[in-house]
Amino acid sequence: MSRLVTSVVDGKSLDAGESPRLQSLNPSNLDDVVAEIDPAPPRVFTSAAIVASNAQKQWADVPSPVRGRAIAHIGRVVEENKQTLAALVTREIGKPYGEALGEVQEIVDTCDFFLGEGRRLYGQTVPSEMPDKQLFTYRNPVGTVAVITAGNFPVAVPSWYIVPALLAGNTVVWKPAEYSAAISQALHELFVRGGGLPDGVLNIVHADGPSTFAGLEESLDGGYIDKVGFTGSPEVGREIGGLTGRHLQTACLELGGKNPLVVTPSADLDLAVEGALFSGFGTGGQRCTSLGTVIVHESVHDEFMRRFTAAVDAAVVGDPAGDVLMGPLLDAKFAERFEKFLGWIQPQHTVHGRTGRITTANPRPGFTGDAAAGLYYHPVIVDGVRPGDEIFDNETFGPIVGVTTYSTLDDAIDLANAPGYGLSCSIYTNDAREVFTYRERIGAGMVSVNNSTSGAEAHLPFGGNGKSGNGSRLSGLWVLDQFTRWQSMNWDYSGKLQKAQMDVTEL
Ligand code: UN1
Repeated sequence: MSRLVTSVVDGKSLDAGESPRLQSLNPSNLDDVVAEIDPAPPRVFTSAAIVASNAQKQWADVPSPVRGRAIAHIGRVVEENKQTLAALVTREIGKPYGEALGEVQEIVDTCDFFLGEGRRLYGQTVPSEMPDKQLFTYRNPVGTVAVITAGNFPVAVPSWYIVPALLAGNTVVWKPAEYSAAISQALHELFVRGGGLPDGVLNIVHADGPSTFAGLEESLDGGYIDKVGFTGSPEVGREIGGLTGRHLQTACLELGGKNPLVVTPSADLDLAVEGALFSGFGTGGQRCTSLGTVIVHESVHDEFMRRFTAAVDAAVVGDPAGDVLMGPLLDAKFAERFEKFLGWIQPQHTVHGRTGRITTANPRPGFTGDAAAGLYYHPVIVDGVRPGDEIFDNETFGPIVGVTTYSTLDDAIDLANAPGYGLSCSIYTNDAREVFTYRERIGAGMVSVNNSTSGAEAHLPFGGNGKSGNGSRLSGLWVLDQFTRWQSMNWDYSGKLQKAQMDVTEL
């Protein structure tokens, strides 16, 4: 059964009546229409921004411990609905059910972290250089935040923005991905109901990319948006960064990754294979933290490949409702993009696995889906990739892992940094010196040691450098620097004009 999904602004569901309706399809069975979306024109985004902007002062006046309680309730309501939400994630984006449960857990963890922050949200007292004068700092909300999110983590990632933004006294206009519209709508309802949020505090706008961009521009022109949080591709991130910069506002950009995994001679190879399998092919390789390239020491390359290819051959692809390593790709748009990468495999590469879509004629042993009906692909390992190859240089966002070799750790680090992304990375080693050299010289914001590139915990700084983002960090306390602005106050009770830098007390 499909559900009609409309934007909700100021607590009212708006059917702008635009046609044609967009559709969100179940990628395991493209005949299953999960959502019919009423696509909002730019004016709906702008009116949502105006509504949010008008609601902000009142929301900021709610004491932050009370806002923290709202976050606590949201976490509880989401947890009560964990199975239903996870089942919808599995149906609408094809994420294996076990991973979908983990994803819902991530928003619960985020709420757990922030519910207490309402009672902290500390400022500071700062010593003055003059007597009878006090200095203070305060965290003020930024105002109205536009949150634009991808659909590969349709529950966890929006919560990384929305939960701390609301906690800090901001109001939000949320534009989720079209291909996860039903999940986003369900989540929005849980947020509003669970948190008892007043109308206008969290608005959801379903729109396509161009309408969102036009609405965002209009809202920035009007001064209704003070901050943008965006998770998505580097191309769109650049556009959003440019647009916000021209309006003297800032964006928190979480973009792609081409995440390397280095396997050194001292590595536990079975552990490294397990990590490569999970982060390379789990979620169909469609996490921003997914493994891009294994950089393996030449002395262990052959043995690593023997074990890695065996593990991939034994992996089950299929119906995401079952116990599988990966289900279908998220959406037709991503399948099309992924096929381009398959076309970029070169004669000098050695390919393990069947390249291309799984059809009824060629299912793998253990395949459990309906190949004819869904966007199922074979997992592929491409050995022998080098800088300059499309597959080495770019995020593929699909089930393809490149492999290359190195001889010294310096080479490995240069190869790891070469694509110019810098989100996540990992190293498998038992040599402490290698760990610290790698950590110091790698461009990534997140480093795993003897662990895969995926699966960051919800209270550590999350974010990247280079093509992976503009250095902003989500999660934990660090994200508060995105959604608050420091204000300083000085209070002179000396009864005279004391001049900073000029009237400093001498010893
Ligand atoms: C993403 O793909 O945008 O670290 C986020 C991880 C997950 C989040 C991925 N916790 O893999």
